Amino acid sequence: MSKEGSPTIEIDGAGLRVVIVTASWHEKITTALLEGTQRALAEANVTDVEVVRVPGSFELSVAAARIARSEHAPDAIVALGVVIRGGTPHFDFVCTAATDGLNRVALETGIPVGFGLLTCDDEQQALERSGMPGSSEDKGAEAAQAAIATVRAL
Ligand code: DLZ
Repeated sequence: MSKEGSPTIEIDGAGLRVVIVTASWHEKITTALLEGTQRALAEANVTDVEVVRVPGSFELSVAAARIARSEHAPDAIVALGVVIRGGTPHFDFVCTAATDGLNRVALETGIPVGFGLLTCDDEQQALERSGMPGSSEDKGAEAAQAAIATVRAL
């Protein structure tokens, strides 16, 4: 997807509570996404941030659902993961489950979920979007900014 057309948003997340739920597959890249998310939240003055780690991207939805329905539910959730296409249809199943599941959590609970799931053909594509030094995009930061901006818009 092209970055052209992406909005410039001024966000202030002071006083908000955010939970980041991150998958652990492709650790170097998910770590970079996490750092980008944390950086963006700090820049938006969000100080109440919790990180929840799950094994793979398939588990992101159930974790987000539990977090969104908990007593201490956050104002927003940011979901992070990296799925890289392999030689079987597994890629499609994991991407669809994570995407549909996270969308359902947002729709059913009304809690904005920032979508920081990279669905890539190869590792190089994921590295380029990871936010690590030298990469062209920072999808973790973008997901955090979108989640905060949505909370503020509602
Ligand atoms: C099994 C699997 C595979 C093959 N690839 C990925 C991947 O690229 N990214 C990711 O986040 N998770 C992957 N997984 C793990 C699944 O998401 C899930 O954790 C397992 O199927 C166990 O439920």
